[in-house]
Amino acid sequence: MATTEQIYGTAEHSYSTLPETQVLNLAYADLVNIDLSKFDEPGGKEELARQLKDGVHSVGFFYVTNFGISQERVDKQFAIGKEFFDLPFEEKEPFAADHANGGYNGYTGRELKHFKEQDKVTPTYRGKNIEVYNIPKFTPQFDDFHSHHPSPIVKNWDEIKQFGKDVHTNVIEKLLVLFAIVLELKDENYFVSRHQYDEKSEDHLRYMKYKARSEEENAKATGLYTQGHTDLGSVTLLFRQPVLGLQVLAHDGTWHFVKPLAGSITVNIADTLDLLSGTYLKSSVHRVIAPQVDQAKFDRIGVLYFVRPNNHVLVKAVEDSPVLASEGLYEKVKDLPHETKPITIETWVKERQRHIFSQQERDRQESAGQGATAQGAERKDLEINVAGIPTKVWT
Ligand SMILES: O=C(O)CCC(=O)C(=O)O
Ligand SMILES: [Fe+2]
Repeated sequence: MATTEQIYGTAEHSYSTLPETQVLNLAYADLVNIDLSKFDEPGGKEELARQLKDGVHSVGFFYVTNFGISQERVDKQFAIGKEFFDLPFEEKEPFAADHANGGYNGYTGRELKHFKEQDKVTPTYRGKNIEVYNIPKFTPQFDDFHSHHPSPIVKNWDEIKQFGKDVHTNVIEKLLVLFAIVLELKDENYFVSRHQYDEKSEDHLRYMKYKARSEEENAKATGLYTQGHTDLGSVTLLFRQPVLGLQVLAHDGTWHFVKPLAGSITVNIADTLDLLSGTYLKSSVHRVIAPQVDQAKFDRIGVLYFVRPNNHVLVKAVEDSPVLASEGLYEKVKDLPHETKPITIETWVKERQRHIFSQQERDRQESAGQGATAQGAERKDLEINVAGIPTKVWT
């Protein structure tokens, strides 16, 4: 049997054509597919917004196709990610994210010294097979950060930069217009003007690798690659290999797989858009579990784009949405502390990021204490206060 090494990136199996799982009877989420080639047709965006409305209100996940970036360019991004992760640890270590100060741009991997030190105190298997490289926007505010990157990034700089910018222009801006139409806002650029590319925001492009684990290692990690969580930005774009693992939490409390759909981007609504839409646009809980038996040997590489509003934007529900009014959402959110005394996105992101790190530490302790039989599915959500904003976290 071919090894993972041989399978990746060959003519036969490019990053997007790994064989899909043949395991039957898995529960899949039923998600709408937004064909962005229709966006500029007469009445096109209104039609797309109609298609999108239920999905963004109930599930918070959907697909986007025909988004104006070729599969070849997407595959190239997977190849860049793989080339970086294949570097020896010593060549990745100098680019470590500044975790101690809440930083997340740069490299994250469990071989880093501070994680290894933590591991001596609270050993855990969860998250240990994950490596990440985050790249902020290609704007002058991040010039300092961009002065140092590992060789696969430097070598492909123009391509990566163009990819990031095209994702913003071809996909994100269009989706932001659709969300405004869904909420029946007078200004269909309401969200676009709060996500200006040239203004400072904490968007990032992420290469992510989940290394294949043995059955025994998976059992120690309670079958989880990433525990249930919501993302903290506006939306997250996932370019995915067909290695099944992503699940979304349904209303009945069960987990449904999000199928990797060929030629698509999987999009999920995140916390900030949930807040800006007075909770109409739903940030849903999702997680990643270990692949099925016939895909267990594949490493899983992802290319992700995390979208966040500009730092100066206030975390406050959009005014004058007939949809929010008819759903009674203004009534529901009006007395919340952030509605009466709004904070900026910058403050919210910092605070939320701080909570994520401290929650990860709690999770480490919990998973260390629970041992091999604990079930990820038994975890439950909890409302915490982040900078005055009631926030659901999944513990
Ligand atoms: O890898 C995936 O499919 C999802 C990853 C994810 O949810 C995240 O990084 O926030
Ligand atoms: Fe996520």
